Amino acid sequence: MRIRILTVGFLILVFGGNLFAAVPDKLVAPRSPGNLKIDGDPADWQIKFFADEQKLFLSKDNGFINVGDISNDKDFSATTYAMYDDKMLYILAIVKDDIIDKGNPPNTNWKNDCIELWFDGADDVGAFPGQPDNLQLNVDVNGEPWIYRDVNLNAKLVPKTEGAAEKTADGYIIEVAVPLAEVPDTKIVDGGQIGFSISFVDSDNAVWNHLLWLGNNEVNINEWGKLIFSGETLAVEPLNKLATVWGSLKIR
Ligand SMILES: [Ca+2]
Ligand SMILES: [Ca+2]
Ligand SMILES: [Ca+2]
Ligand SMILES: [Ca+2]
Repeated sequence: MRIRILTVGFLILVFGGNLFAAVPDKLVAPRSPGNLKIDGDPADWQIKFFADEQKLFLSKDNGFINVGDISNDKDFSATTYAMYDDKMLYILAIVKDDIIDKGNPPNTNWKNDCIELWFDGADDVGAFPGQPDNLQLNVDVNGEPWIYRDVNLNAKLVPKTEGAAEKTADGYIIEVAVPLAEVPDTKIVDGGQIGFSISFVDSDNAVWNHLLWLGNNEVNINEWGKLIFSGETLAVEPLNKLATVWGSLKIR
């Protein structure tokens, strides 16, 4: 009997870890095949080619709600993708949201539905706020990017950041390009990494709900994860290859 109990305990230990697995604390960004347009249209992302480790699905079930509540995945859930090239980090969020709040201006875009991106560019943690490479960027459902760096919010410090958004039948899409070369002490290196985190605001009729990828306090830099710059370029759309082959055949 004792052996059986021990066996069951062991199985719970082994498989329970999988059943209640924590969300991964790393997101892998493939190198962009190029020609990304920041327009809220995700077609240029070719998202079907992203591997599991290259996308982050967040919902009430695997994230942490530290303000308000989320009823179900139609109320709020999101899949986030990242890519990069020599200068820019690109982020795409495809979001389900039942009620869109977008009436606040850019300098208070945190009151709108938005994605919050947290950068530790030197990957050395440090104080947040405090170190110049540690910053928060919000991009809202109007496509407005706004950078916050310190307790005196509303400082727009990386002006070349581009944002765009489009409404969809069941939510919205946000597309962002961040010039990481302009974030102090931040280098994009194939196979390198930065400290990184993501949180989302789901504002529904001005009721503010907040979902975190990692940890339970979004400003606690010790709870952030990593963004890995994969040395591999995302697989190219086969149709493009066919078009190239067809083009070269026609030239002959
Ligand atoms: Ca696009
Ligand atoms: Ca909602
Ligand atoms: Ca830092
Ligand atoms: Ca909302």
